[in-house]
Amino acid sequence: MKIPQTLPRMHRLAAVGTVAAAIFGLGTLVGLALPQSISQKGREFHPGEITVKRGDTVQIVNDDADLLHHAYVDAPKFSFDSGDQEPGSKTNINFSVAGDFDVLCAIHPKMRLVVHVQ
Ligand SMILES: [Cu+2]
Repeated sequence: MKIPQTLPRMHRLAAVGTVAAAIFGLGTLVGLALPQSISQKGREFHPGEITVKRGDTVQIVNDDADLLHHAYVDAPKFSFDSGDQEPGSKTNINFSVAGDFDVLCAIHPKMRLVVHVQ
């Protein structure tokens, strides 16, 4: 959006504010569509529990610099297997079924993420 340089200074500031508000509003809308992000760090999921809506995607990021992870879900009505997650890699899980699910790590048995899908 081009802001005319001929506008008085106060009007230009108002125009900048309007543009900033528009971008912020757009960012909020886009934010609703972005996957919720979970970090794997120090052999733990952060946060360790989240609630999402059915059909939502959860993105798991391996933030451990030198550890391999391997996220999986093994429930009667929903299963998922990421395979090896290299450091820095991102894994998306789309929860298409409502219920409570444990996301576990095949490499670190104590790692557990609880996902409530509404
Ligand atoms: Cu792990």
